[in-house]
Amino acid sequence: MKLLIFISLLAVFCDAALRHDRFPDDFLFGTATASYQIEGGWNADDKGENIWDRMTHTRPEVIKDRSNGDDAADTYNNYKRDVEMMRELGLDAYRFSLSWSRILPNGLANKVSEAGVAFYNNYINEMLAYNITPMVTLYHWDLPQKLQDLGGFASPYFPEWFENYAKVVFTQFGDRVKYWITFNEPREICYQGYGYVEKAPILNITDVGTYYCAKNLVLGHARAYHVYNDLFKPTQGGECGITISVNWMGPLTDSEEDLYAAEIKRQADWGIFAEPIFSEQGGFPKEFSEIVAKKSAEQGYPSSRLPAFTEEEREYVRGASDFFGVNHYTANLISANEYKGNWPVPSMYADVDVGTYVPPEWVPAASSWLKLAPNSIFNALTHLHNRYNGPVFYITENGWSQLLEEGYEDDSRIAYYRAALNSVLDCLHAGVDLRGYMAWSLMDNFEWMQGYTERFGLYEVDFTSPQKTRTPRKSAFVYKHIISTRAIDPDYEPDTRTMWIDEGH
Ligand code: GBH
Repeated sequence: MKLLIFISLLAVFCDAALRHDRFPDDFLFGTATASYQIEGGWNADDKGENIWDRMTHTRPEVIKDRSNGDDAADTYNNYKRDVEMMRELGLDAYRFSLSWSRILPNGLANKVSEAGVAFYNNYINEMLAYNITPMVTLYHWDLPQKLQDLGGFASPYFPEWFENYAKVVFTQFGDRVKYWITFNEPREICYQGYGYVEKAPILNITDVGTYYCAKNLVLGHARAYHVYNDLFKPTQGGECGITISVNWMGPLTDSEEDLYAAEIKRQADWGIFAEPIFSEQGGFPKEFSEIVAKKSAEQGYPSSRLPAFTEEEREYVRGASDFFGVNHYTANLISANEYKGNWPVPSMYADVDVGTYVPPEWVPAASSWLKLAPNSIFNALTHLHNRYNGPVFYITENGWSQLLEEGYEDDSRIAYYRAALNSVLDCLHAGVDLRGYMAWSLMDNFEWMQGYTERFGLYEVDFTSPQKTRTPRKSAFVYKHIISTRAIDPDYEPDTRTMWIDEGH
């Protein structure tokens, strides 16, 4: 009898343990894209000019193949085909972004474009007709040029502009959209755009660009969150969060010095955005703030180059998010003394002053920065889970690039997705409250400074064809199989090159 009870208890426990070899039924599987990277229609109807229009038109040499997003995948005219692909994949959700200057041609909220709103209404309604949940990013890097001319994210008016834009968006689409992301990747907006030359508006203001932008971005996020919370959530009932790029930054060795170096690197890379919103005490990360304050004083600045929050601002921002969106791609190993780069002084990199190392055995993608780093999703998410007291997470991007010539048999992408999704299962098993996963990307798109030379799509896009023809790669079939079975079969080999739509989807 005792033995029987023991055996049945064992069965219950094993079942509990095994449960996470499958993804829960309500886990949201999706794909992600961004407006400038796919839409085209850069001057369709009354759309206003944005910073990517301006930069690619006036400085074409900064884009590797001198291309731009004028037409991109022409989703502006092909949105029905996009939704058909979502149905082919059997997606639960689709993450995409809104073009601010398509909705507000003047940047400011005095005039709402009917054509712009109609386009997004059509896109959203088409998804909903097939039970696909829209997850909408308000800002994925395409600021109205006029607001840039006024200082962009460095302007103290920025939080107000963003709040007004957010209000328009919630009013227009909030009856149907229940997942809102304010910003995509603050670090890339602020560091790459203001502190360096990797994203529009390529300001390269290395000393304070990143930091002024960071403070205003965080305040803008909080204003949009509070507006949603106070005026829309009570009737619309959705969630509002932010997406931060969190690649894993672990220590190169387990020396005290390297452990500390990795902590400072994490504080600078994502902590200046995550800490004010998700930490108990709020404000910018403590050690990194102290470093910048000290260096600023030594460099003769009258106050820290990283502006502090007032007590009131700190309280306003603290806790202002319903979930933590994570874009995750890869990892770096951090060293206190070795592998340092040649960065300008003063700059964020000089403030951090650590080296980064990537082991040669990590398989490389087509993008120079992207390697398959083992367990990196697990390392990143369990770290955030512990540090920020177990928030709700969504992985809002994760994916792999290839060169176009590599064709449809994208086995390295398949290997990457399988490894990443196994790491997702490990997170679920460890108790991380991770509720969804968006693969980057549904289809090939304009890869920013790399133009069309690096391809992230589950579907290939033929950018030379008038229809911007979309064709599934092998990875699309594999992802479809994972979504429908809620499990990863390492041996699954699709036996057809033809996509189909499952009954009931
Ligand atoms: C995401 O950014 C974007 O949200 C998306 O729009 C984009 O298409 C996608 O990923 C693929 O790139 O090691 O200093 O050279 C990814 C974020 C990409 C962050 C490249 C840092 C260069 C870092 N990053 N990047 S570096």
